Amino acid sequence: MNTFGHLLRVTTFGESHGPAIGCVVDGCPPGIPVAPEDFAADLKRRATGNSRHVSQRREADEVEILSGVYEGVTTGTPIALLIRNTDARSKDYGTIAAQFRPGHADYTYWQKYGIRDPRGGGRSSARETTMRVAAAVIAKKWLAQRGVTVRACVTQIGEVLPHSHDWADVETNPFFWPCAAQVAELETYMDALRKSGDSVGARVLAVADGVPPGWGEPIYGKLDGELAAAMLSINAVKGVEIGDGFAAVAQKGSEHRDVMTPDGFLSNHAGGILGGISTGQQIAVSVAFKPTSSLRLPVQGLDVDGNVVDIVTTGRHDPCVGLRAPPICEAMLALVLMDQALRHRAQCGDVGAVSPRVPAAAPKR
Ligand code: EPS
Repeated sequence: MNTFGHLLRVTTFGESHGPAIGCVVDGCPPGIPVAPEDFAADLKRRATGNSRHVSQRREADEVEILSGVYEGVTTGTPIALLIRNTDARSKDYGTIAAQFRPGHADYTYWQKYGIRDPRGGGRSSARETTMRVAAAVIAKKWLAQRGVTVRACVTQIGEVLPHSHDWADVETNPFFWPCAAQVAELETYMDALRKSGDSVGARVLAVADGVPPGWGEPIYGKLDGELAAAMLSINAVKGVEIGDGFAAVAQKGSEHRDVMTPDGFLSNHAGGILGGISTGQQIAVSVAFKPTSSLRLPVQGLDVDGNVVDIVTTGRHDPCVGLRAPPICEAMLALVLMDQALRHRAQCGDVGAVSPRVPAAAPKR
């Protein structure tokens, strides 16, 4: 499937080295102001070529709005967005077209379909995430009208952890890193990694503030379940934690429970979700990205005829895909939240205010 969402449905299409990539956003309410230039900032944040630490492919990532917007606002009809690929260099993929990179989707696409577009990874390329970010620009606008904001940062690169956490630092460095004092150290780390030809994993934290209590379906379609599925649909994601996530295993119940007072919650171990439904606290999702599998370090593997071959990947690859992932995680968080908000409005829009309402005063990440 290339579609996700329920009331807000996003379909993406296109391959990394095809003529274009695109998406259709269906179910979007009318009246949201949208212009082609609105997409530029987030697409730039996610793009290749922003620093020497990421893929050097240069794409303009200019959005064409093909439908669903009239006189600058959404009309309620399907919104089709298109971005033309302008810097594909398919010759890099000549040799590995008939080989399987260990750790890459090359092999499973081949087993599933019996055919694959090897150029730039085809459909399995992280290029596809561009359209998620584009679609989410619209979702972020709709959420902002309701006081909901999303943001994300990198909270681990390989073994390196932040010494401190300041959201103000995140957009000031090429690593989306929340501790500016470590940026020089990270530059050195990434330079050495790139020179070695190897890659490394990363962790991304995405949070949403201003989400009211009540969003999310209680059994199937839990807010946390849909967030996990959405994050796991991003290329290279291998793990998702909500709130304390796997750390909850070692906690006592008396420690994990988030105590409520008239002044607000005293903690947020739950990551803002209880029983699949938002509590009104900050939603916190942590996402694990594996190390990139496209490496110039030679490795023995198989070709499509089953022969043992030496595999070397050339091309313009990211030594750490997680470094470009915060805008993508934000996008998936925003799209899931908007979908859940629309579902909540559809079913429970007539439910009035109930008491008590606990202020979201808990510690934030
Ligand atoms: C990618 C490989 C590289 C990246 C690409 C993701 O593509 P190419 O080999 O064609 O340069 O540049 O990322 C993007 C193009 C993008 O916009 O994110 C991969 O194998 O996933």
